[in-house]
Amino acid sequence: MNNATIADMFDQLADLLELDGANGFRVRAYRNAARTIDALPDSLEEMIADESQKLTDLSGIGKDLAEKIRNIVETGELKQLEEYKAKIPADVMKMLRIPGLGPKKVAVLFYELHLKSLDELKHAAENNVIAQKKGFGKKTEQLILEGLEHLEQSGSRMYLADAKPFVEQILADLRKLKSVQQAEVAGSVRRLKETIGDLDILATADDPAEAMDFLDNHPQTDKVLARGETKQRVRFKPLVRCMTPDGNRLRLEMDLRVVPTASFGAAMQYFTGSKEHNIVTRRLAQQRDLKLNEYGLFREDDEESVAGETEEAIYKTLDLPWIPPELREDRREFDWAESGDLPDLLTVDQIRGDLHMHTTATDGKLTIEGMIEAARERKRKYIAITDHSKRVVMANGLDSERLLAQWDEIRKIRENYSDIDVLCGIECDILEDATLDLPDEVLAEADFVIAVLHYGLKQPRDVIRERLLNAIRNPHVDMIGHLTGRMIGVRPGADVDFDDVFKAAADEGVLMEINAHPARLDLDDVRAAQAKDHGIPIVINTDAHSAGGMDLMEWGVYQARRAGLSKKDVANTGTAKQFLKLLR
Ligand code: DGT
Ligand code: CA
Ligand code: CA
Repeated sequence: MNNATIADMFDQLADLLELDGANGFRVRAYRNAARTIDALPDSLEEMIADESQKLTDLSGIGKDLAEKIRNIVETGELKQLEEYKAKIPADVMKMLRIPGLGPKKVAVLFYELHLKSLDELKHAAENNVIAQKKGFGKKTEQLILEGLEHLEQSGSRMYLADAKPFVEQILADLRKLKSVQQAEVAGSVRRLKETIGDLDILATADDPAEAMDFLDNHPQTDKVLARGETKQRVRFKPLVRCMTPDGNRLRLEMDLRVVPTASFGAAMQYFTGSKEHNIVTRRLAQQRDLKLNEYGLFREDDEESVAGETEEAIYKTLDLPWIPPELREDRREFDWAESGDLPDLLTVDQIRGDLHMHTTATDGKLTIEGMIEAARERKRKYIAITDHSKRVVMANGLDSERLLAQWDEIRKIRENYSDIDVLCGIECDILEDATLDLPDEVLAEADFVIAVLHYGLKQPRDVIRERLLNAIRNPHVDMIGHLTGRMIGVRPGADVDFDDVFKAAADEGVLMEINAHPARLDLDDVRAAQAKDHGIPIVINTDAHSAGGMDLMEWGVYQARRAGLSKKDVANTGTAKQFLKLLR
């Protein structure tokens, strides 16, 4: 019983209580307990076994909760949770994830309209059953239908940033086994796709059973779903700190395949995908009277193997250079490969600047100095401090006066640092009426102005276009941050007319951001490639709110790699001087 599983139970109980109309104090108590447990470095199970430790010493854990935790560890269950689950269907809980539906509304849908499944909810919304209810209307019905569509699309995928470190630990452990020679990840993780459906790993081993036993007995394994001679599928427990894009803890599943050494490259090629890429490689093989599958590349007439041990050999036999996994989506990789124009993809260590971050002035955790120190530790040569503007009331956004005072402070502080340049910046909201949240004469004083959409993301395409074009045409705006405003799995982005916006940005010399936050990654791979086609330099920023936030850079770099970007396409790979030259 790991901590994450226990925390998950309390979170679920809090959700159910809330829906059931329980008092807010009780709901919060369970939520706080879940958060405490999630952040604990020590295993609760071990703490209970150790007589010298008291659970009630933990913050937010009183006698009652301690007793419940002990019960969970002993029985594997939280009794109240099971009782509620018997009463309230899982689909009803999913309704809470639809924007605009809080516990009170979902309670009405369930207890009064007796909607027990997402299908029933959809049917009711389509047939104007819900709009009749007090407190609901046509608009809510519309929101429900849109929300349902989004729920379906997001399914239960998880962020790459959660899946990748997890699978790398599994691989490292597998490689330590005596009989295992190689263990690698394939599938969407290897392609560094922003979200992951399941994990696919491949190994070569003298004794496949040893690798499978290892996964059978792995502390994170929840259930072995299938096991054969060389193939195994397991489901893991909810991962610590891992949230699915749609806000629920996901039980990640993984396929392990143990393959012969002579087939390892072919299996890697096949199971890395994408399916679309593989359709083309198979066709290229057929055109050469060859057959390509997960076992190798074979001559069609006598079934003789011509390649299989390495991916390089397979691509070479197809008269292609090895294609980086990030590009294998059947977009432009085959054209590039055939003409010898495969890009030399950007790497994390080529990044020198980070031009989007927050401090305690708004919703950041560190002061200006704190952020500078954190950036220096990460070898950044230049940064921009870009707190929120006043429209973002929730984050204590800056008005002109506070902003000008902050810039004065930055100008003083930066005198103390000779190894890093610190720009006076701002993340300025583009308001719903298309004006900017701060006056021009203030923006004119900045070293670096990011303009962003935070509110009114659902406005019609024409309005969104006007807002973005207006910002781009403002002579003080240097970059558009997280262009669409999407949060993967949480909400879709604005309906952006990419072509018009990129044209304008190229004309005006405005940069475009890839926001490296794992839930944003906006621009995405396709749009980043499109922006590059327009000749727009891309900037990859962490949008850090803490020191750790600066480590998110790699996820943005991966998105850039999927877009086929090289060092030269990314503005913050240059020196500070080169970067400043790109600004207006
Ligand atoms: P995911 O798991 O949804 O994030 O995406 P992938 O790409 O990891 O997909 P997955 O796990 O279904 O399969 C892994 C790879 O195996 C996939 O990228 C290509 C290959 N593959 C699986 N099924 C097929 C198939 O029916 N045809 C072909 N050509 N390749 C397949
Ligand atoms: Ca997969
Ligand atoms: Ca799979």
